[in-house]
Amino acid sequence: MNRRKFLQWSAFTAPLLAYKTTGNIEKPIVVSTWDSGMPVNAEAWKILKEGGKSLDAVEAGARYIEDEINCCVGLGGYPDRDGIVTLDACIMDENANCGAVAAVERIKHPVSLARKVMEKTPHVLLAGAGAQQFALENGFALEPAILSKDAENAYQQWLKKSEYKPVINIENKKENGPFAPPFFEDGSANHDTMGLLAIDAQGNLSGAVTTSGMAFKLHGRVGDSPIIGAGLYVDNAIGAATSSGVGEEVIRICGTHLVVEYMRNGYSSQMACKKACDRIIQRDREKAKQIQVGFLAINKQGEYGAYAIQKGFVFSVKNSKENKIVPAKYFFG
Ligand code: SD4
Repeated sequence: MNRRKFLQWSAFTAPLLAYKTTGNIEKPIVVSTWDSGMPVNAEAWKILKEGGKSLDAVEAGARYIEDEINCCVGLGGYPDRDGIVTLDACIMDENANCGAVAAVERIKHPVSLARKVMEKTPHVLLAGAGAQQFALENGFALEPAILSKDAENAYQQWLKKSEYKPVINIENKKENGPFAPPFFEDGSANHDTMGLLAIDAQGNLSGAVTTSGMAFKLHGRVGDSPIIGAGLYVDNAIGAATSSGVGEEVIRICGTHLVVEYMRNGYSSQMACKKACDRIIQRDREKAKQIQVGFLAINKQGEYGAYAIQKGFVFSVKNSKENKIVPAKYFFG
């Protein structure tokens, strides 16, 4: 085979080979954190299946769960230790455009506010009162400052001890004993973060995250979720990643940026997530045994994967062939 023929051959087969190694992943595709990602994916899918943009899809998915008043994301989420719900969100597109809001109160759709920050300002992140002011100036309504029934109950339980020991995202709480917050007697989980990643029919990647953050946090505390490179990172040439769990540990290692960099170096999505979890564990193994962090990633070819420190992290996948919940692998079970 001469050089010209080889180049013609490889131009033709290389994409096929790349496609094959990813196990024939169908695009468009959307993946999101937790089992609550199923209806979120369904919402995003309405846009993706019509050939819509991944940015619009992830925003729509995040908005769906922000609307769920009985869910731990959005204004229905758990409050901070002062009884106030403060929300964090971010969004990022295929051109590294990104926007975020942190510690914003009484705004129903922080993900859309994050998108406004991205599209209407020269900034990336607005916080607190300034974020709320920007929301009102841009037509967002000021919602009443009330707690959902679930959040009110959980807060009243928490107030009995007012113990400043936030616990999140460790599943199977009854089994896990020491990790179990007392207010989850039915073993249900505190999924207060939704992270979504999508690839549209044009092959472009976007992601979004929305959360009420860690329950009973200090007022003003901001986690990883609205921090680009921590709770979300998108590099259209390589892939995207999102995280859930103890945000402080994710911020310390610039978690999702790290996952994307591992993918750039050739690791699969799952292995990249595993290596990022391991980075947290290597820093302080004993501490890591007490906390949960999970990463979810998708590469440019649509190959997705996740990994968590503890057992129990799951994610949801939707494309034209699959609609399922997948349990992530983990270090400590
Ligand atoms: C935070 N990472 O605020 C979020 C919490 C979370 O499911 O993921 N909860 O630290």
